[in-house]
Amino acid sequence: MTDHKQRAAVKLSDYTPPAFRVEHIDLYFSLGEEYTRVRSRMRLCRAEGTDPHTPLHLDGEALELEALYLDGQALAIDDYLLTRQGLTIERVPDRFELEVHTLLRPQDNTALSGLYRSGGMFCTQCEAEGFRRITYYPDRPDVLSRFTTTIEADRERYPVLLSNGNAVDRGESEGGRHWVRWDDPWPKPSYLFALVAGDLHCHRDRYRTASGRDVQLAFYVEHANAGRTGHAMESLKRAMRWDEETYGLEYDLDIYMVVAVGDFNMGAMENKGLNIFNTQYVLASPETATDADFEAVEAVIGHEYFHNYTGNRVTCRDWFQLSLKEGLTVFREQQFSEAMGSPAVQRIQQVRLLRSAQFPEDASPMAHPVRPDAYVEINNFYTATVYIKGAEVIRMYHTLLGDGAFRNGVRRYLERFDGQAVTIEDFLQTMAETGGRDLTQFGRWYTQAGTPRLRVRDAFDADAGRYTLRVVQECPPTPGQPAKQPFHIPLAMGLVGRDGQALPLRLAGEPEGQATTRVLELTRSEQAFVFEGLAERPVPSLLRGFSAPVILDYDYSDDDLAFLLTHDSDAFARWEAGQQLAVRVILRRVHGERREEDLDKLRRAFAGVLEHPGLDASLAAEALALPQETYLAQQLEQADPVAIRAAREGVRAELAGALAATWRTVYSRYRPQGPWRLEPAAIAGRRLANLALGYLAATGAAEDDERVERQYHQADNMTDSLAALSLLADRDDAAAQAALDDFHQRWRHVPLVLDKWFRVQAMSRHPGALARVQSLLRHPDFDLHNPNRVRSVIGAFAQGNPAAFHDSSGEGYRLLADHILRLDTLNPQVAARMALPLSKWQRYDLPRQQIMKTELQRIAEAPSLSNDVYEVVSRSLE
Ligand code: 0A1
Ligand code: ZN
Repeated sequence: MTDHKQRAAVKLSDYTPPAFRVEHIDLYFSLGEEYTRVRSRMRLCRAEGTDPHTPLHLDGEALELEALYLDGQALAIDDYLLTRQGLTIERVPDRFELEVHTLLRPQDNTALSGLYRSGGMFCTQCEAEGFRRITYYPDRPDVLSRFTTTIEADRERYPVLLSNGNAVDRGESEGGRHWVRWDDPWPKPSYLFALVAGDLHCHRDRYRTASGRDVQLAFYVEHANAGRTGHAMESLKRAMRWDEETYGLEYDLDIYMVVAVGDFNMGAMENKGLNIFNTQYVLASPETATDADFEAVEAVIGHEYFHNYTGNRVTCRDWFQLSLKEGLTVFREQQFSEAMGSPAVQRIQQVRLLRSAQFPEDASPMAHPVRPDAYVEINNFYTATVYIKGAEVIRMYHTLLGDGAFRNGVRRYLERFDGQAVTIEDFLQTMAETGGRDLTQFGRWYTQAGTPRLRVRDAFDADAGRYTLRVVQECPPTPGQPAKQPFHIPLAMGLVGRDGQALPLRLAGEPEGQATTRVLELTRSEQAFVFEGLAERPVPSLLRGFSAPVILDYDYSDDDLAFLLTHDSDAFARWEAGQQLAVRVILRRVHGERREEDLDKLRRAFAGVLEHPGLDASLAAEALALPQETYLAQQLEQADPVAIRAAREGVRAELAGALAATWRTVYSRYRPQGPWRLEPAAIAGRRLANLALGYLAATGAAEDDERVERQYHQADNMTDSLAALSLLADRDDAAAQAALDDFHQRWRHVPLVLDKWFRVQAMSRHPGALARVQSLLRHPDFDLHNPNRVRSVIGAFAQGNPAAFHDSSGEGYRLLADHILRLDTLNPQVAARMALPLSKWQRYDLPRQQIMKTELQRIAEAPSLSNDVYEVVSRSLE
């Protein structure tokens, strides 16, 4: 039996405010190779209105308690109760000082939560519940305290000692040791605590704020990575400027530090004044990072910086409110990326990600609302739903309120709740007030899971010049939510005339207007909108800019789609039309339907994009990329990933052949001339040229194979080198093997680049990919302890190579399950994430479903499974 209910779930409805406040905490760390001692001195007081008999409970996990003093008195073993979850002191005064001594072994901490070692350094990760692995504490986000932290360590090995806030004192101690004291003036929850100690290179710079204060910026990396932080530094300055200009928010400490670590469970962490980053999102140089890596660094640097207000100054009352900080911060990050680059390309990429990562989650047994209402392990809820659907929800406020009211609302929210731990309702209420709107129904986006589907039908009355759009909204059942109430959905749309011109949008009863895009507000299960004054039947352009996270269903003809691809004034809608056309053609192949005219339609549509006079190379690259396999799979009741791969690759090969001359021209025309540069035109050129190269690799012509090899060997940057290498990894000839060997030889000492070598092979479209993954997992450079390496082999394979992972033998599933079980003993958080592809079993054909469930069952039955993995597999099997 698999019953996650056996393991205690935390419920939103059980929330009670903290019984004790921590006015101040003074921490002292003595770091050592065998063990680390932590002394915590806290000033605690009973919260107003709390029963004077309420015992004090402190969370604690995997700790050795060495001593405990209450107001200076040592407590004896029967003065308190110690369990696996923490420590309870039955009777305490209303105000008191508590001193706790704990002993840790960070070098054995493979879970990478709490205090651990990465390479030669010590570092921490406290979100969500890692602080309790450092000391006993009320480890919940609604307990905010003033922290001072002293770190003492060997001076030679750990010359750099960092924590939150400002360094206020330092000194030498016995035995070649030294210490530094840090003081953070801003009260914060324990999840924002951080500590770093190591022998680190520091890249310093300065930033002058809008009000003229100087802020020191410091990026710390291992010495081997010196010289690769320039892009991150510039990105940080751009983010600081952008937040001042857009939201009027200025940084609030004198120093901002970022440390890059090679072993990290997630992308990065917004600890107050001391961000800790996965090296992947800090380090970037042209030889080692792709254009996409450069962009990701800028985005994540922005994301963590923006958390300083949305998350740190105003934080979450409890972890159910996670999207309060994450949805809002992802949205702010998206706005920043849009401002730094092309908004249309950014939007397309956001939607691609939403559809490939969030929609499948929303359709799986793991589906949960943006504000979940129960969890066994909170780490399992750092999900695509909470983050990116959460950001879509914030974007809808923006659409409904307009930019000005939206910004004012965010500012008012930050002022009103500064220094507090609040809820999603607090945010919604402030936005509703500022925008002068009733957002009660809008609140359902937080409580109802599932992706709504809009079915749109239309009718044209030529005599009356009247065009009617009828919209039905539905949302499928999700676990625990059989029936849904209608959502409040902003539907941005326009109407396009037969000559390609945008038509005016006048609803019945309205005066003449100029708008050619407008936002219809859906609030009922079924609604009709009647447009007047139309001389001809228009083609509707629906869900412009992807104005809501929904699935749109309107019966376009192939010709309508081709027409919108050329004429729609909304860049997102143009892209979408092209994608839908490609989806249809590929799916017909999946169903064994081969229409001669299909290829011709796509060929003409693609040629049209390339011949467009105002060609934007980066938009063209998006439009000419075939829809992802995961997205294609979602269009089918039950998917056969092998058939999808075959159909998609078939279409690619035919498009390659039919347009071979064009691809060759595009390739030579858009390959940037001269040395590598990080500027929009050069980036767009590389994208389009590499897309063309991708098609050319499928022509089967020797000259094209050689082109790929030549690019690999001649590239002066990682974008071009990796683009060629990933095409070579789809082959298994001698030239391909030589390139893979060369890459390994060249980069085996640079972990982030070696990750790429693993990744391209794990994602290879070659039929032998599964066998190759098996041998990669035995490769001496593979390491189950390092999350980046795990993600680049196991994650890339199970999420990024559906045809191989879903091999009908079931070998892919078995291999995944075996590794999840091994990983669970080291790092449950990452193990649980790796299990997610199995949770989507319902989407596949019956024989595959069977094997997937068998593997889930096998995991579920393993002894001493972590809560993390247990929750994922048991929910998947419910
Ligand atoms: N708050 C971080 C993400 C993060 C979450 C959990 C972590 O460890 C379990 C680490 C980082 C962000 O949104 O960037
Ligand atoms: Zn975040």
